Amino acid sequence: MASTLIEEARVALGGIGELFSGLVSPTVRLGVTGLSRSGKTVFITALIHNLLHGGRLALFNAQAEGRIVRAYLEPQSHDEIPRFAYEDHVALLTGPERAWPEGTRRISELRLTIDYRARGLVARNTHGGQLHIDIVDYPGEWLLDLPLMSLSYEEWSQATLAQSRSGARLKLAGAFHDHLATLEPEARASEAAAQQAARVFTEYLARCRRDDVSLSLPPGRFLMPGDLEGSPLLTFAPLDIMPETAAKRGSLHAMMQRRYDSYVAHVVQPFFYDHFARLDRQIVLADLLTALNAGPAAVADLSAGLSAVLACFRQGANSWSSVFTGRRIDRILFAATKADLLHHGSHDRLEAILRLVLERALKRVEFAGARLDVAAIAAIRATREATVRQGGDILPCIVGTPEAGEVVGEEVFDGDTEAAIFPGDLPADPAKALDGSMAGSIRFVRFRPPKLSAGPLQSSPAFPHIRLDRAIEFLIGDRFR
Ligand SMILES: Nc1nc2c(ncn2[C@@H]2O[C@H](COP(=O)(O)OP(=O)(O)OP(=O)(O)O)[C@@H](O)[C@H]2O)c(=O)[nH]1
Ligand SMILES: [Mg+2]
Repeated sequence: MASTLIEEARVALGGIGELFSGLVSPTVRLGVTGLSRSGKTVFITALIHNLLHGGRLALFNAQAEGRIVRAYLEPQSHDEIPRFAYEDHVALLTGPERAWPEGTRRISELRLTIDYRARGLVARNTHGGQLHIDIVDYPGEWLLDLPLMSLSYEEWSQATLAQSRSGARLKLAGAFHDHLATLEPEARASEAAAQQAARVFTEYLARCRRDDVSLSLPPGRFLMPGDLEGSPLLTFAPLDIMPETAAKRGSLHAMMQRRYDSYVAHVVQPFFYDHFARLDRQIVLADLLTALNAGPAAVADLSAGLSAVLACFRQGANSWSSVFTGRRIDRILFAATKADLLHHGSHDRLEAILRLVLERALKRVEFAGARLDVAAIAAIRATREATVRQGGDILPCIVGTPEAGEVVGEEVFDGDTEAAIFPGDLPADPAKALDGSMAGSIRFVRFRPPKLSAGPLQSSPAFPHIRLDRAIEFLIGDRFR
């Protein structure tokens, strides 16, 4: 596709510009990747907050060695993209509301700059280094669009219809299927028909999304239009056609196909080439606990979603991004988020389950030359641990403030009362987590963000976390030599 080449040229030019700015101060473009609700916005906020406030990051060597001189926010490198609302998120998390940030509706960007002393020069205090870290936040919904880059309209139609005819989506697709049956792909194109089809299809997508479980489907902008609200780019829908069907000129099929192609060319490709093709390091966040809580179908869905997305990042000798920019992702951390919903005794098991999910999801994806790691993390730790004696048993519990409306047994929480909750144990054999045999053995509630308190060595408090420091060390630690 011609537009693909233009996009790639854009990446190349961006790369050259960055090369020059790289002479001034090195930059790391950190990709925070994850499906919707996986914890991207919270992770970015916590990462910045801990670096700005000198949080306890024992495993981040440069900080532990006292070599971080100063961390501060700077104007980002792209003027056309809104700034990440860091201060608003912190205000919400730490203010009287003590609430999590809302789901992200548009793209935003932020640059964090860290001044540091090179290793071995601490005493003399002469040589100073500087590192820029550029981070982009976006609605996770949009990530599911990336696989569309390699699907034709007909292939996408068929895949979307197949998904709507099986599993949990089937019962949400009634009205969509009824309307689909009335559409004649060969009929003359009409704007009214296209609009109505798009409306009915979008309602189906919304029903899939409203369910707690991740049943989300592309196109991501149909529900999260960002600045495309009301744009004709969003008026298409799948039709019941075979992949090899040629579109008749002037038909509804031809119209839908053209709009789908425009969506891919004007929305999906720029999103990918502007924000993903130039990453240096990547953390992939997965909310495995919510999926485990919902059952094996949700875990399979998560795995399929990750697999399709990661295939778009495939690294290797023939990767476009490496050919054009000389850059490629050389470290990827896969993180199971919200590990604070489990007692630490289960963290190894959570990591083992993530490894198994990835083993399956990554089967067809090769990340040549990239270092991979897996960790169970909590960007913001909302709970403490405690042991509770119940009868003859000692239960490893977590203590926090459940969100208003959360239910455990008979108790409905009011959002102010603290509680010790036994979330259950993850199985020692990770395969058991995926085959449905642990149904009902774990249950999670959502907790409010923690109250902050400063540690003995800090002037102002940073968010407590689980292994955020290990994540930082793996992702950028080597850049502070
Ligand atoms: N307990 C706990 N909950 C978390 C943590 N991180 C995220 N959450 C919960 O997960 C929800 C989603 O987190 P976000 O960071 O908004 O997720 P996101 O990936 O940015 O989601 P989208 O913007 O919709 O793509 C939050 O509202 C919290 O309820 C964590 O470290 N601990
Ligand atoms: Mg977000």
